[in-house]
Amino acid sequence: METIFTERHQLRNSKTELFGGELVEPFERPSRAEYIINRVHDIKLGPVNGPDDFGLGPILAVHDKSFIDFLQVAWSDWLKEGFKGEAIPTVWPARRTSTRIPRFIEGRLGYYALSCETSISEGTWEAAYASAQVALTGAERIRQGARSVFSLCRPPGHHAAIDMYGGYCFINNAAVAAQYLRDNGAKRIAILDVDFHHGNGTQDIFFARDDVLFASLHGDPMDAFPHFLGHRDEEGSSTGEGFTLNYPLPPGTDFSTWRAALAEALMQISDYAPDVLIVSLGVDTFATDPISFFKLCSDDFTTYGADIATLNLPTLFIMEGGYDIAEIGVNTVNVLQGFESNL
Ligand code: SP5
Ligand code: ZN
Repeated sequence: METIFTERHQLRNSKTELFGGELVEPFERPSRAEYIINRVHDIKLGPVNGPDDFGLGPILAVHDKSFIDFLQVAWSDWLKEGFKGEAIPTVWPARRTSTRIPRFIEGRLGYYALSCETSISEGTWEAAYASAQVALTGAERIRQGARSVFSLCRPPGHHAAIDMYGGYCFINNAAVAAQYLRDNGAKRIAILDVDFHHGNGTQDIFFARDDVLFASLHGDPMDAFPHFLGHRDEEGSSTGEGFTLNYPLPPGTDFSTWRAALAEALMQISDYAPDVLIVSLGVDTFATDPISFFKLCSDDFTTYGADIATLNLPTLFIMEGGYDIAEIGVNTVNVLQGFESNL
């Protein structure tokens, strides 16, 4: 399997994450991608190539223009105010407030943020842009007939909504890739999100559509981030009714329970008969992940990679979360090896 990767991910190197009332070193840090690419090389998964540049067009095909404009200037606008730390919102539109977009940077941060653990820092936009190009290059390879591709995206994307960033995500890489494939001949796309967290952003983008099926297995939002989306009864709206599938799972969920939910999702995807499968691949389902509560072991990643291969679809893997960094390379590449072993 080919891997698409660029060192430009290192431009996303925020120093702060608000966690438990303290500013800590972010869980989503550059070494994550380095561990993964090292493992790709170590086991000789296949060639590693840099991304091509598809420009802003495919990003604006799923995101709001004013939101993307904001991401491009947020850091410089913040610096202009003379603030000492990284850009963190302090105020939000909440219940019974105006939805007007403020002028001052603190107001704009709150308007476009869905959570505030994700500090905006120098280079954030550049890395997010490069990450989206990694996803697009993977999509283009699939369009050209590749059986499977691994887009080693960083920063991740599945929490980024039409006009919101947060959960370490800025541009929704999986959604950008799905839309690109739709715009280039594919009739139906399925997105399977196996990250521990609900893919609220991807759901937001495709909620009213029947041409992109979204299925997500995740920690129950009653107990887990992003808390305000991902319940089972969210099934899509208007023409999208029935094309969003949520499988929230409780704290302590082990592999047998998780795998049973995966089997259900795979059956729904198979019935949908998509042209392409996109996997939002987060390995924060791992038992020792520092911010999650599922109990998967390293071998389980191999097993479910093989399960996904039974769909027999062109498959684009897009990297999302995973924060037990010492094991992130093994766990991620186990999914890809499991998949390939079952072709
Ligand atoms: C892409 C991705 O995986 N994003 C995840 C963002 C999660 N950010 C909020 C984390 C809050 C964690 N609270 C955990 C309590 C642990 N005991
Ligand atoms: Zn996650």
